[in-house]
Amino acid sequence: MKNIVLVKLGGSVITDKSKAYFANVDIIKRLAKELRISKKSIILAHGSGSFGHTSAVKYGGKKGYKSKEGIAKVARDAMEINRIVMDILVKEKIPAISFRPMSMILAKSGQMEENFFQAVELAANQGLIPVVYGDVIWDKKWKSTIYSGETILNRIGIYLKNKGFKIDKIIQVGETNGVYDDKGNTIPRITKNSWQNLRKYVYKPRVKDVTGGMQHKIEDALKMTEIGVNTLLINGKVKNELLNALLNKKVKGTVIK
Ligand code: IP8
Repeated sequence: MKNIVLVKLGGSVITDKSKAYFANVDIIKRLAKELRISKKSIILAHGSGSFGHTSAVKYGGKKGYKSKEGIAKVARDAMEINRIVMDILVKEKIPAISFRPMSMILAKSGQMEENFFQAVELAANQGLIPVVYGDVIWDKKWKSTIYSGETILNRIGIYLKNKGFKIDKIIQVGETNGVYDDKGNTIPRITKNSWQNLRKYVYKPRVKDVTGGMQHKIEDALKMTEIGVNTLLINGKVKNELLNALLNKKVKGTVIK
């Protein structure tokens, strides 16, 4: 049985969400180093931040698209931030292989109907680090939809668990010390029951986020607890938080269990 950790590098960390099409290259480089030093078997996902979200707000894609040229631009920009991340990972000597979600998943009314995750499984079994990212997905009803990096990562997690992989945990790397309450303190743990009360503290997505922001992340993570996989939300802007989370050391964050 192969042990793996699922890691998502959030768009808010790897890009500057206030500047269109701006990647935080130095942060990506540091996070890549922390991934390498940990020596863990990882499936990596990353968000689109000010790349895909800027374009998706303009051209659509969540429930179909406004123009053919527009959706081509969204798909291209989602790929652009992936190319930047891949260049850094490969330079860091991480055996990272990019899988384009658009070519691996088919949806209907926003729900995944078909996938080709077998390719990811084969790469993971060979000791490679598969990388996926938030992307435009073809949708049989809406023409297209948009899946966030964590949604794709969690679906791959379910698939791999059914294939006998042991998923140690999911780590979501954002720009805060986990989830904050109304006083700005980290909520150490969220469960299905406590979420009903805590939901009101969690900010609604900003206009420039087409996939639903923190609430969406938590609700997706709660679904993963049903198959026994917990999610840890940590701050990627703090040096070594990702490394410590990978090595099961103490971090400042929120666990969803
Ligand atoms: O940043 C969104 O992915 P996310 C993907 O992981 C696009 O939510 C194309 C906007």
